[in-house]
Formats: sequence, C-alpha cells, structure tokens
Amino acid sequence: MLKGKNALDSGINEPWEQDNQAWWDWYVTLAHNPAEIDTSCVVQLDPIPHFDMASDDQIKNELTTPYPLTDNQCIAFRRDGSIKLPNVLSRGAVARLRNETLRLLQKSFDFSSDSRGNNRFLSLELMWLSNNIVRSYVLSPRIAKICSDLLNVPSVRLYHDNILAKEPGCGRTPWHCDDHHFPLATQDVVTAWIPAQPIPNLMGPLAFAKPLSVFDLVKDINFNKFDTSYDKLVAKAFELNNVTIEDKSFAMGEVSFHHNRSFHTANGNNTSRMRIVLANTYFADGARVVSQPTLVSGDWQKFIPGVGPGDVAASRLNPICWPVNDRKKV
Ligand SMILES: O=C(O)CCC(=O)C(=O)O
Ligand SMILES: [Fe+2]
Repeated sequence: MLKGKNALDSGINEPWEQDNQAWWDWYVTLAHNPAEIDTSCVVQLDPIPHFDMASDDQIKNELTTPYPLTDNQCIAFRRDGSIKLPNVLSRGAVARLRNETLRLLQKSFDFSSDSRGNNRFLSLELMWLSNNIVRSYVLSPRIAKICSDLLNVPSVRLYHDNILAKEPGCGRTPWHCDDHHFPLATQDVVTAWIPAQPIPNLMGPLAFAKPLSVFDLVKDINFNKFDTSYDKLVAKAFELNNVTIEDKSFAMGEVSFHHNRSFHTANGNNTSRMRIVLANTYFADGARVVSQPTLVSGDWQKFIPGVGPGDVAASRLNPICWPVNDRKKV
C-alpha cells in the first residue's frame, strides 16, 4: 500500500508541488494505451436526448430528497467496493449538470481547434465554492446520505469535488484505487461519480474490479511514477486471477459509488463528445489526515486548508454533508 512502506520504496514520498490539473496531466501518462486514439476517426454519437433542464428549485428539491437504498444494495457495496445506482438524478438534473459544467469548462480552458491538443483530461475542483448549481450537487444531502448509508457511518464530510472531463481521443485512466490519493487515515471514504450525460462503452465508463477483496491481489505491486508499469501489472494480476470487471455503460441519471480501496480504471474516449463527470468524495466525520501525505496525494492542502498531517480533517472546505442538521458543525 502506498501510504506505508512502498511509498518510500517507489520514490513518491514527497509532496506534489503543482496544481490539480497538472496532477491529472501527469496521472494519465501512467496509463497503458495499446494504441493512440485517432481523433479524426472517433465515433459521432447521436445527440443526447433532449430533456428540459431542471430549474434551481427543482434541483434543490431533488438533491435534498433521500434516495431509497435497499439493504441488498448496501451489502453489495460492502462486498464489491462499488455500486451503480439508477435514477439518482432525473433527466432534467443531468441536463442541467452538463450545461453548467460545460460552461465552467469553457470559461477555464481553451477549446479552439488550434489550442494544445484536443484530447486532454481536464479537471476543475472546488467549483462548489463559487457556483450555486454545482454546490447543490456537491453538498447534496441525497448523494451524501447514500454515501453515509453505504459506508454505514452516521455522518460524512466532503473531501473534494472534481469536474472531470475527457475530451474526444483522451486515453485510458490507469488502474488505481483512491486510497493512494487521499491523505485520509480512514477506510471510510467513498466517491460518487456523477456522469453529466449517458456514457456508452465507447466513451470510457468508469470500470470496477470486483469484489473489494481483489485489493489484496495487487496491494504489493510497487507504484512507478515514471511509466505505465503499475497499470500494466495490475491489469495482468486481474487477468491471471479471472477478476470480474464491471465496465458497463452508464444510463442517463445513473451514478456510481466506489470505496477508496476499490480498484478502477476507464477506457479512453472514442467518441466525439466530451465525457463530463462530477466526482465528489466524502469521508466519515472524525477522520484524520495521514501522518505523511505523498506525491500521489496531489494538491491535498487545497482541499483541507490549515489542517496538518495527523490532525482531524474538518476545515471549512470539509462541511458535513449528511446529516443536514450537522452542517454548521465545522
Ligand atoms: O474519470 C475517470 O476516468 C477517473 C475518475 C476516478 O478515478 C475517480 O473518480 O476516482
Ligand atoms: Fe479514482
């Protein structure tokens, strides 16, 4: 595990000095891509079916209404480390999310055809601080309660939000588990991966190795910050052990939830449409920052400002998202 001895072995035991976008630019270079995607040959998808965008009030109402989870779904999550839930968002809420995230991406990045490549992995974080619509999706009691129920903890805080956009032609996301990234000294961490459009197979849906215990098959593989060897070795270990990979498409409104030890990857985007996702990570209230965050923890101090290694992770940027009555308790 990278938080322990292997971190020292593999030369990542130093802080990340750049921003979150630079982190993702580096991180996708660690993915093995059998062949580069030819952006002139990507598949033109049919238009996303039109749904009227949800209004501000509809969004507020929907995202504060609890989603009924069954015991079996909680059991499946704890066994598998991931679960995909249908209709967490209405069609109108997905349409609004795409509209809003696309607008924010267009404000922050250059999409003109002569700009640097068009097959980037783009990332925007902390948008909930300045955008009320994104805030509704990030601090959503509906989403946070699902996370709290899946983890079986009474209360969850936000670690961070990430708008993740894979441009057409962007390659694979390397195999990893998020425990490598999050400098949190707890196993009660979950990420809600919220697509802002349907994700057909060709667009590279998030794919999960199951069950959660396959973590043990690969936990001793040394991370290599320079090349694709870690990604390839994890893929090989899963293949040799006939590990089940859940890699199906995402329907509109479907959201996945993955535990921080769940190994996951995503194929490249072989379509002409940008794959936009809002990925929100939550953790059990009371958790502390690890004693030694690493390179793979990225720009973590941006998400837990003023909190040092070993301290309780409860900065003003980590509000309690569930239960709502505890929100003021920072
Ligand atoms: O969107 C992707 O391809 C990767 C996202 C991811 O690894 C995560 O949200 O934990
Ligand atoms: Fe991840």
